[in-house]
Amino acid sequence: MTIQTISTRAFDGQKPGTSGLRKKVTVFQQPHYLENFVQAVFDTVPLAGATLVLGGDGRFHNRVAVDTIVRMAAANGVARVLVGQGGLLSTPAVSCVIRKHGADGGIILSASHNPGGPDGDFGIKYNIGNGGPAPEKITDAIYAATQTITEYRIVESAEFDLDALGRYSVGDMIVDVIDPVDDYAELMQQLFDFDAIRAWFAAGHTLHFDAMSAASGPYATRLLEGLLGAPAGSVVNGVPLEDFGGHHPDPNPAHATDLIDAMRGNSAPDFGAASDGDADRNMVVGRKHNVSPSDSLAVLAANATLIPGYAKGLAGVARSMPTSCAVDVVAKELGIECFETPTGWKFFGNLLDAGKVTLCGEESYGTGSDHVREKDGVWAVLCWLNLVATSGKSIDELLEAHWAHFGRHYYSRHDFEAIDTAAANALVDGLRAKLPILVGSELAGKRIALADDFAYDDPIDHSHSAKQGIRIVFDDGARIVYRLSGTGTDGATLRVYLEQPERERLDLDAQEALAPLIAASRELADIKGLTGREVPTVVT
Ligand code: G16
Repeated sequence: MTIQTISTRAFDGQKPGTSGLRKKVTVFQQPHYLENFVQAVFDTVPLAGATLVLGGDGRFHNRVAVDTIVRMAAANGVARVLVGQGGLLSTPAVSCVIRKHGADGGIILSASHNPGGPDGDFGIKYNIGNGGPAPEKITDAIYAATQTITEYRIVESAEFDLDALGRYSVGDMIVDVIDPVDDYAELMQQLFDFDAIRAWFAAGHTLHFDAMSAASGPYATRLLEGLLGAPAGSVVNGVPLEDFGGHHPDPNPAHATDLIDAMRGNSAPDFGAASDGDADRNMVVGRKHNVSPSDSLAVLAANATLIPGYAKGLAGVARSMPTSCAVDVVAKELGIECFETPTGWKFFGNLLDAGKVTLCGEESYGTGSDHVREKDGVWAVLCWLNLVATSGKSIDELLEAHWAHFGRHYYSRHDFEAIDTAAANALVDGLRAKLPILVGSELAGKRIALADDFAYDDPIDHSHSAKQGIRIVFDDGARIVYRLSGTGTDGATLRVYLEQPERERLDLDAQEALAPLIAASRELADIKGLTGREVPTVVT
């Protein structure tokens, strides 16, 4: 094995965003671009002699990247790499495999819900030994290393068959090509009442799971159709494709319209669900309602003890700041703590490790628990299936019963995508400048009780994260939140999050219930004046 040392020069812009480094495939295809970032990981995290997990969502460029990273791992003294067969591992499966095998870390190749293919997006992120995304102090150090890099190490070739399970040697390094589903499926069987769900399917109930031609397909097929006995064909678009069939693999009302149509027809199945590119997001859909992610977290928290893995009750819950406060109401009734973190799953890691929270979730169609350190799409679907199967209630009935008891938090996110970056920054700066005079004033017919730029002090490692989103909170609990996305690859994306709690009128259309807040949010930030946009590109 000959280790080559290749000279290179730093690239601008290799700073990881909300979830790793995401760029166009064409950016990653530039000579040395991927290699620089990977070497920066090896230069930052001591991985000589370590065990590393490697896999991705199967999108275009995945296999090329796997080959490069295996060769660089061998050249940097890694002892063993566990790689998913075909280069495939869902994001939650990477987390599961890291934890189960005691690996030191993992590299995930994914741009999540972003479109794939030669003109689509690619991404890479490093996860630490707890199975979760590296915290900011590590991603900052990786970025710093990308800015001073002058060379990287790689071996000339790695002779192993990515498509055949087994153990291979690449120089002194072991490469284990593992089944991508086995460890994950085993973990799911420890958490859920498989007998009850099997009986529910055996009684003739039906499910429509849209894997969106992405990573969840093999997991959903094995678990739902295989182990749980859902009728063959319940999982649609179950074969991962390099370009996700040309679709946007994002399970939300804007991009999972086929699923929603299937759930609204006369012969609709009993249960609808979808998962995203790397299988960490989920959407659950009833015959009448799409379950909003914020409501999903709240319903799961309120009913967790019906699920065997959570029968002992919850230590606490956590949500990202823009996520609705529906779960806060549940936490209050349960007498458990509810933490509010910045956007980004990495912020839940310390709370989960410290045993302070059991469930956590985000408005961006992410829900998870302490079973791994990533959000988990298939797990969330199994949670809901377990609740439906053991309660005898449908998705809609569970949701409506929840609202009747706890009240409803009408919620929506309006995205203004691919806007000019300078205009987006000016908009946020303008809002920041207004903050001091907003408290006490009236907007949308209500009094503003709090207006700030959210900052987070991690209660475990005491790290401080500032400028995490502009919050306007009204005295009736309604909120408008503004943030710039950290996952887009095209200009800037302004996200406007809208929330209106309601105790009495529980059956309104969310956009109608939020109409006064929507109008106020546009006016306060002068969205049209500064970005030229009158309407959002995506409404979830
Ligand atoms: C990632 C993060 C999530 C975050 C989401 C949206 O999800 O893991 O924590 O909520 O991006 O982030 P932003 O609003 O900055 O675009 P994923 O599924 O894309 O990995």
